[in-house]
Amino acid sequence: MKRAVFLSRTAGAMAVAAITPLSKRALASEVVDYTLTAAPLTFTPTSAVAFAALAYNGHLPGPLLRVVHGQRVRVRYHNLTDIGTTVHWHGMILPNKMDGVPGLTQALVPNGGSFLYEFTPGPPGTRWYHDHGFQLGALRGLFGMFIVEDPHDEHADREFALIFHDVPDMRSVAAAMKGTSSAPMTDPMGSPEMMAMSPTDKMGDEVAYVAHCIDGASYPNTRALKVAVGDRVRLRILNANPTQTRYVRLAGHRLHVTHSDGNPLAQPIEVDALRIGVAERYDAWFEVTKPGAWLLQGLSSDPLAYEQAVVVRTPGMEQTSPQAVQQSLVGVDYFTYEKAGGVAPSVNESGVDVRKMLTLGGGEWGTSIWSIDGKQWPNTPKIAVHHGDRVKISFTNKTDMDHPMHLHGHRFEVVEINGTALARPLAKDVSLVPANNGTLSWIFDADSPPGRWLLHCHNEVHMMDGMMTEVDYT
Ligand SMILES: [Cu+2]
Repeated sequence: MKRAVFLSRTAGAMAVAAITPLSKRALASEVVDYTLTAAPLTFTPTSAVAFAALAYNGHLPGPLLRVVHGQRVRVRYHNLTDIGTTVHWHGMILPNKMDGVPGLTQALVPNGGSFLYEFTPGPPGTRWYHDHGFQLGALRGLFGMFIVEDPHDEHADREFALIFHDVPDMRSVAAAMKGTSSAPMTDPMGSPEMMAMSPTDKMGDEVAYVAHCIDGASYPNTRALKVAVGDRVRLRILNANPTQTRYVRLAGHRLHVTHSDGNPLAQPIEVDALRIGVAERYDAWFEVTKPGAWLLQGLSSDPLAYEQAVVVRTPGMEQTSPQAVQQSLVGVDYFTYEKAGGVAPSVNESGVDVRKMLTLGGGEWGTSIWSIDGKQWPNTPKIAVHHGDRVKISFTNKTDMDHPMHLHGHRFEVVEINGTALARPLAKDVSLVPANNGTLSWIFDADSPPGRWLLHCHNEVHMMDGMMTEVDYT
């Protein structure tokens, strides 16, 4: 099976993933075979940056993997990096031994080693894959998108896979893990994180980024998304940044959001901008109603923010300078869980067997501690469940940062945020728990294959500094 993705490792002629229909042959096969080889790569998205990256198959991001729901996948993984790695299939419900967590579900794949991953990918939707070896492999470039096509999906005239990713300054990563980073917060003006920040906050936990990319390139070298008047266009967008939330906006258009983390929303909504936490995915559609050229942009107060953009244009608009938006959220109607979910009087807790409260803490200046109930992994409290239990997890966030909490091997519903019950819970696999005493609750059914399923903050720094636990089937 051929991958419908066009990538190049040289700066200049880069990548945008136009998703073309699968061939009859690809559709007919019961098993889809891929080979992923992880190896060092010097990644040069701009002339100012030569990053000692790790990449799958010589490309950053890795290849777009695709199956139709129901097909089985077999991935032969070879590790030629200088570190131990594994591959985690983010958002998939799969046998525990295929989940790719060293020490929990498999042994670390050493340099020179191999591993065969084989499972039937599901549920359908926009998923992804990344290193989970706890040696910063994902942060250095080991990630890619994995689409499990839903044959029942609405037809799109064009479809694009867009991975927003950034090149970290590795010295700032090391400092952030000690709580002594001098990197500033770079959220766009008007973001809730920016507005909640106290002027006396000494930070220490931010990572600095030296380049901002979409699908392996920085603007103006990103390859345009070619569309035609009348097209209904589907975007599948992943935020692969290891620490920062991304706000994404398309000039001149509202976005019709249909899926969060690959899962259909009970009711699609229209917004000016997406808010995409670390590891989250959104499927957003727009209609091309007139000729033009518009920028699809990541919004940030970083002076290099302009680099995270791609032109969307109709034929004949190659020489037109694209319409852009301001790098600010003031007055912008952006996606939130509350908007998508609507307000209910209370959370429907019928059938819940297991309740667990988890307090997120840490992040003091000069420390390497991010915690759950005051403890760091592996000493954090575990969540014991029996197969068939209905489980409610309620987070309280005592820190001044949002935490993108992720549960492996399950799809949960966000049922509550900051005391507001959601009328239409959002089906997700990662969700931002708001800062400064914010709360958020999940309900899920423990009906996945039994095993040990990691539950952690997807901010790479917080995860490495201990904000991690597990859901264990007993
Ligand atoms: Cu976190």
